Order: sequence, then C-alpha cells, then structure tokens
Amino acid sequence: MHEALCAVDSTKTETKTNINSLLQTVNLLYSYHLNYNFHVWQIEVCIAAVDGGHPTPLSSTVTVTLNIVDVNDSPPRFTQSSYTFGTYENQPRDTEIGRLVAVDADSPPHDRFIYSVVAEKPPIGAFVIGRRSGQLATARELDRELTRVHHILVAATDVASPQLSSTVNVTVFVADRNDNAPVVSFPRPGNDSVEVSNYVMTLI
Ligand SMILES: [Ca+2]
Ligand SMILES: [Ca+2]
Ligand SMILES: [Ca+2]
Repeated sequence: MHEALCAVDSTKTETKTNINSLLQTVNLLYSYHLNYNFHVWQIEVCIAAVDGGHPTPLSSTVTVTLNIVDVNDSPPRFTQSSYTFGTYENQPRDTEIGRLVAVDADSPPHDRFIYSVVAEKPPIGAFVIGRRSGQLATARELDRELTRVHHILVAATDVASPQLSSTVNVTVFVADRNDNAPVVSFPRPGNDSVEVSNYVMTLI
C-alpha cells in the first residue's frame, strides 16, 4: 500500500506529513495565526502527493490559497484613556465642549460605530454627543454655582453585529461667570444696627 505524502509550506519551513496531519496543521494555523486585523489576509499551502514507486517515486503538487474573511471581532476603542474638558457656565445649549475619538481595527463595514452618552453625574441630561462625529456639546445651560464638575460616561458601539463596545470617562469643569450680583445682607430694612469690622454699633 502506498502512503500519500504532502508538504506544507506556510512559514517557509517545509513539513512533511500525511493528509490527516495536514488538516490538523491547517486547523492549527486557523486557530492561532489567521487574524485579519493583523493583516494576514491570505495564506498559501503547498501540497505534494508522492507515491512509493521504485526506483523513482512520482509526485505532483498543488497550491491551496486560503482567503481570510474579516468578522466583527474588534470593539471600537477610544484613543485616550479619559478626557477632560472645560467650559463656561451660562453658555447656550449646543455649545461645543470637545471631541472624542475612537478607532475600530476591523475592516468595513465592521469598523462602523456610533458614540452615545451612557450616564451623567449629576444625571441632569446636560450633554449630548454626535453619533458619528464624537463632538460633545451641552444640551442645556450649565450653572457653576450648582455643579462645578460633571462626570460623563461615553460609549462607542459597533453598528455591526455583534455590537461590541467600549466606554470612556469624561470630566467637564465649569468655569465661573460674574452672574451673581452682590446682595446687602446687613443692614436691612427693619434692622437697627450695623456691623463694622468686629464691632457692633447700635443706631439711636
Ligand atoms: Ca468592530
Ligand atoms: Ca476583525
Ligand atoms: Ca451661575
């Protein structure tokens, strides 16, 4: 009985094995090395069949080309671990705060994703983000005297299925405006005394 032999040359190292081992080798490559995102888009496997004839064995070869098709296995990832922005209070709604950027290692259409505001602290609906642009803007006027620092959780989520996502923390500091007139707290109508430095003088 003649045993069919074959040769595999995927890493420039020729390996002789039988057909069952070949299948195992291909499965091994598939399991551990075929990652589209690492730009391994195609591999070629050279297969040789050699008979056991004497005195000269006869053989033939064939090249099998494996094309690697991308799947959505990479979530969009933000380019920064966190974002910090600043803005003034009393700005009209839709005032731009800053821009968040995420990237997706998959190929089209698996690299498409959208941005969204997941949570705010305090939860007053003060911010919106462009679904495609990542532009963060105010959804209402901010009041520094009520909240000086806002904490926002923003997500970037795949459009394709499965919807992989990642999140990032955003901090927004609200700068002061001179929007509070001084109030005379003492004396007031009805009071009969005035505080001067550390002394209290009684009016007659
Ligand atoms: Ca993706
Ligand atoms: Ca992929
Ligand atoms: Ca204010």
